[in-house]
Amino acid sequence: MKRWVWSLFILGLGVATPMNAPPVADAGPDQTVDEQSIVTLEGLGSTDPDGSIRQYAWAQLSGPPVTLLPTFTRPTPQFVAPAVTTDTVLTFQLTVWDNSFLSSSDTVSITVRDVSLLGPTEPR
Ligand SMILES: [Ca+2]
Ligand SMILES: [Ca+2]
Repeated sequence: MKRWVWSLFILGLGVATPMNAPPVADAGPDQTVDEQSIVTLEGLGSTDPDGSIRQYAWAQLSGPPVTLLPTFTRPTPQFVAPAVTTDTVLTFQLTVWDNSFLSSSDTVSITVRDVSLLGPTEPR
């Protein structure tokens, strides 16, 4: 969906439910982790001032692609930090929807440290 169409959609919902305040997404603190370790994204700090969070969706914005487990729609998904040959930043965006379908987003940076593991999957 084009961004302006989405904006109109959100605006329409806002007019239809004028009393609803938007949720506040919180993608958790930035983290520094070792390569090939298990990382947990922390989305449970997200709040809605006058309702509840109905849906979470994580998306990766940059860095080597990882798979979020068990799914990207969990508030606290996990992934295995990729093997890297230099310190590498992965960024993720969390979007949350409240019980009246307003949304907001937040991003978090995960720095994966090169600890010089010479694993079989690491390119040399
Ligand atoms: Ca709300
Ligand atoms: Ca390494």
